[in-house]
Amino acid sequence: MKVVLILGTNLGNRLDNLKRAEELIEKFVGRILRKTEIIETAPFGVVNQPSFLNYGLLIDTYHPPSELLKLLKWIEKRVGRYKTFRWGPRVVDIDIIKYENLFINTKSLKIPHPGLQHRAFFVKIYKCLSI
Ligand code: PH2
Ligand code: MG
Ligand code: MG
Repeated sequence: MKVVLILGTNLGNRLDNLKRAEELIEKFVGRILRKTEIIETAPFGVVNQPSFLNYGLLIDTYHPPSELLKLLKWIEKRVGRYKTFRWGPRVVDIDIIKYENLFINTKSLKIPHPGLQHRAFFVKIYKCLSI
């Protein structure tokens, strides 16, 4: 199944965080088919925090959406993510942007990611990977 992920980080060694997350995605989630460049982006939501590095991956996975979500949360933790607050700073964030042509709208998971409607750089990254 083809899935678009967007990763973000604004705490610690940001490049290292993305690299570790990508390694774990490759090992446990699925093959990486395509990557975008990594871009520096101004924080949205809570503007008074360090700027982010963001980039996108197109992957091929056999994990269904809810299982994929669990796996990605586990990877975020392994890379060192700890709880802050909504839209606050984070060691790593791995969001599911698109999952084949599925629409999901539950409390814990919304696909396509609602941020696609509001965040210019999400759209920019997503377009580079469009499935
Ligand atoms: N993620 C957030 C909050 N704000 N800002 C940028 N630039 N990039 C993000 O990935 C981001 C954010 C919460 O997920
Ligand atoms: Mg996010
Ligand atoms: Mg997230």
